[in-house]
Amino acid sequence: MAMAFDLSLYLVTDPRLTAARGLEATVAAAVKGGVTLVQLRDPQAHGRALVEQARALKTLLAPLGIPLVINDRVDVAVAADADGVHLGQDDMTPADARALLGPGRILGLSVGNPAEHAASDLCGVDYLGVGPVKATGTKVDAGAAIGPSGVAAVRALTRLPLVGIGGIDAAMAPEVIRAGANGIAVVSAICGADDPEAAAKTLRAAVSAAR
Ligand code: TZP
Ligand code: MG
Repeated sequence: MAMAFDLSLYLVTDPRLTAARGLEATVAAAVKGGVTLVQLRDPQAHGRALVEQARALKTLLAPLGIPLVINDRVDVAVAADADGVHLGQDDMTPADARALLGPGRILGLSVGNPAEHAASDLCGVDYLGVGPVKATGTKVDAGAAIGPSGVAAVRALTRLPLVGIGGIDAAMAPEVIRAGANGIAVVSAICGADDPEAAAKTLRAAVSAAR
């Protein structure tokens, strides 16, 4: 059984957007604003740098009880004693990741649409990231946008908790929650904001209001 987690406001980091303020400062502000889970995502980073970043974020987040998951890299998650891993469709399978992670860590999987959900082996998966909901410049290979109706279609297929991801801002958040998502995952709406704490506060309030 994985540790308890709250998907309400799921922050995914992006080195291009956190560079100016710094990764830790951005995440600290976002968490102050109400982020409930953090994913460290840096597809270009080498393993050593990623472990260092993960350790720094873990030091920041663990005392606050906010889980840290690592994008793609099971090895980095274990080395840094992170709380879990988020896998894409081309990463190691969830079953292989679960075997390496053991029962206690959180395992997430990206699902682009209902067909991809149907084709996925969800053995060992704790939650789904569903999207892109809207076209986004943050991930160029994210696939076709599925809209809130696509989130609802995946919602109808599974009892797993899920977040909508891709192009979500405070205006879009209520539709995603009303489509059945347990929360929203954002990159630019927080990492690209002038005031990440205020942005997170606004997003968290939008999620709460839509429930
Ligand atoms: N996976 C699907 S879309 C996406 C990821 C990591 C990027 C979402 O970024 P943004 O800035 O919230 O649109
Ligand atoms: Mg990935």
